[in-house]
Amino acid sequence: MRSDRRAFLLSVPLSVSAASRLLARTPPPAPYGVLPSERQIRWSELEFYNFLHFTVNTFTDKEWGDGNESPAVFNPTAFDAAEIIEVLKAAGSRGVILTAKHHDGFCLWPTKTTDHSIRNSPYKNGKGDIVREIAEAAGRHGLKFGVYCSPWDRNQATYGTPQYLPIYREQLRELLTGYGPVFEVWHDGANGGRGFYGGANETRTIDKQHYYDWPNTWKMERELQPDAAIFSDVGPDIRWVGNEKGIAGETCWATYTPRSASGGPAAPGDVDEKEAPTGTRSGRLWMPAECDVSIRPGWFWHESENGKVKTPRELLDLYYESAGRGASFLLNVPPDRRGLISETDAASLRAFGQALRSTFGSNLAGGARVSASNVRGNDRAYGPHNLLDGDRATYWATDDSITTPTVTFDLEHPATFNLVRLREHIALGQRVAGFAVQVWRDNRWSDFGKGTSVGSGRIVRSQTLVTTARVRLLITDSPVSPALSEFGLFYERL
Ligand code: FUL
Ligand code: CA
Repeated sequence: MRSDRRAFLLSVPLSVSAASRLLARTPPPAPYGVLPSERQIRWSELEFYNFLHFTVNTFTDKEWGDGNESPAVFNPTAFDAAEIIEVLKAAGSRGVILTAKHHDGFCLWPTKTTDHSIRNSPYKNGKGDIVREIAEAAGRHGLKFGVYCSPWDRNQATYGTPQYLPIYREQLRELLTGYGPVFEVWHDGANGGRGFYGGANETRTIDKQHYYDWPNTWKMERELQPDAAIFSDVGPDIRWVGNEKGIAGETCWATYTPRSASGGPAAPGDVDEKEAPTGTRSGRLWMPAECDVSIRPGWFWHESENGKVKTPRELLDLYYESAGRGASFLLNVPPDRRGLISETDAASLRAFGQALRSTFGSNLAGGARVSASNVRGNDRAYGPHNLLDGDRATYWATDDSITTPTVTFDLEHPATFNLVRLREHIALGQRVAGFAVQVWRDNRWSDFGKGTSVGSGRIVRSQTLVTTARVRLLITDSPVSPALSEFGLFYERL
């Protein structure tokens, strides 16, 4: 049997990890709880990407446009998609989500659904298409492209009536069919209220549960872009973290059972946001959190906020509090009136990216000898060396009855670090509920740090630097045997 398998392996090109999975003699652990889809697993690996908030508001100095802005105000003088994307790439970003339409209803692409668009702006004499320019520049530089198309539309005369929904869906259809692959579709929860509405200038409220017929709107998006992760307060793929500070709960489960503020079924714009930072242990749905926050106080560029740009230190702290807690970090960077990222913002982003690369570029535990208190079926396919191969698909697992194992790393040389990063093999569910990291110093083990949820990535940070040649990881709380894919030690360099 084994030699047959070897012969098979020789005949087909396979990655080393795929080969080691094939060679496993022991069945893998049974999955625990609800599981991520392939699409959600891929999304979890992005960890950091950006928003671009850009529209008429950039020129009118507003955060929420009323919907009566003349398209003539949209006139960036030096818009350069390649330059914007280059800055984001330098920041370490893996994707960009553009406000193709914000609440004011102005469309940054030449939509057929309304005249309230770039076609009636001076930009490129009405021949421009900001969505296309950003999508193409992102593609050329290897960043993924996503869209924000606000359901609330303060320009549309039909907003609030059943006639608006086909218009909104058609806008989504244009965006999801005309611009190549989309990695994320972003639905904000702000809905209804005062607006221009084709001149009515009134307040319109909608039934948040039913007005947008979300199940069918999401179904259409799925059909058009099956790989796109769909975001809203209640997913279906990714949940809002419940605040606009960019901060996940210290404990942050990828599983979630959303409820409305009154305890009933939740909908976009009607969710109990207090529960969103933490999620729900063993919740009903796999719906990891996304942490959105702006590099400035507002989402759009305002001259008055030029002195309030977050520093590289602040960005790195937010990265730890989002991506370092199993969520994703969605950082907004608003282009200015030229259509470029302002110098202060760009400098901060570049320094942040440099810090990410030099901190996480190499795992100081990389060449360690590693031994575990238990290995599933004593089978090398589940050995703890899988924690150090940089591959999320390979993992260390224990026998079913072993839920609090330990793994020890003997480093080649003493290393100095202040960060430990863990990853679970989330394809088997979110299993671990508690862990501790200890370091060997002065002939005894002392605590480095501990945590609860792990999920796709958890960073534990110590206030002081530690130098040691021996580190151990203790799983302290898990309802089932753990399955961990990566372990890393890093020295923050900012
Ligand atoms: C919210 C909007 O109201 C803000 O203007 C911004 O776009 C933020 C990201 O989402 O729902
Ligand atoms: Ca691995």
